[in-house]
Amino acid sequence: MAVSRQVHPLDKYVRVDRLPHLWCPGCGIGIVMSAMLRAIGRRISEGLVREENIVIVGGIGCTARMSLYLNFDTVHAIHGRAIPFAVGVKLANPKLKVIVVGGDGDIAGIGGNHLMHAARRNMDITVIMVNNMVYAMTGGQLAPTTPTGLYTTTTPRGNPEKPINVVKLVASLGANYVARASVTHPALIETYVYRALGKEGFTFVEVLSTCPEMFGRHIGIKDAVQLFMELRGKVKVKAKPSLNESYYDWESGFVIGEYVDKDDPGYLRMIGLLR
Ligand SMILES: Cc1ncc(C[n+]2csc(CCOP(=O)(O)OP(=O)(O)O)c2C)c(N)n1
Ligand code: SF4
Repeated sequence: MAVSRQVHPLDKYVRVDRLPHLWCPGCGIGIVMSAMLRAIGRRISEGLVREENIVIVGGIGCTARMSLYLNFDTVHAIHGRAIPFAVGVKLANPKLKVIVVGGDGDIAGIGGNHLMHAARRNMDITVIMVNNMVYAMTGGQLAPTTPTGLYTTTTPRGNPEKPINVVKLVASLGANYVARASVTHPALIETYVYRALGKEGFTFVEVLSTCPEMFGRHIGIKDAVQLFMELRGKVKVKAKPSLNESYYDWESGFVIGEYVDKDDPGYLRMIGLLR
């Protein structure tokens, strides 16, 4: 007798024929994807955006791989170049709702320059940066987001550098919405992405995530649940944190919340393209 597959409410937004996905057991990226899809689904049912007008752009990396699994028009672009692809899509057809998903290396490392200028222009796209604090897909190398002192494949004596504070960087450049979430609090990921999608201008959600294979192992945490609980213990939720609270390290932890929420005119409005 044939075994029937259970249908999940979010299946309509997923290319189920592309499953199984490539993510390791215990990876946080799936939590981000489902929370993001719930937020998109709410915006579609409210009539803010039509399903056929959503475009997802990913670069390269475990996170960016999401663009292959989502049942919208998607672009699987080049590592670090998701934002310029997204900007091109938005300028070519301003009625599209353009969402970038990428890892911290993709968005803030190799793609950091594009991130800065999209934020500075208050470009009308939403960027969701999944921060697992390493370059995961290529083996767990040091990323600009890796907390000081932590061990990675390329810092066997511990990371001597300070991590980039992407929240403060993007905020300083004038982005309309800047939030930090964590896979340990999925409902807040949904809330922040939902709010980001409802605003014009540049909107940015960082999501702290767990990579048990390429991050956890190197800092001596071998178990995915243990890594999740470790991060859970380091996350503090604040409704309206100040930007100075956005600095993080592995010892003092991470403040999540909505750091910036304002309504400056977005780039499209500034150039008269808003329809
Ligand atoms: C231009 C270019 N440089 C380097 C690579 C190799 N590369 C592929 S994925 C990746 C790192 C991915 O890390 P991140 O963006 O943080 O995403 P994650 O895998 O952690 O989700 C790198 C360096 C590439 N594909 N293209
Ligand atoms: S390497 Fe890390 S980020 Fe990539 S799929 Fe595995 S657990 Fe997830």
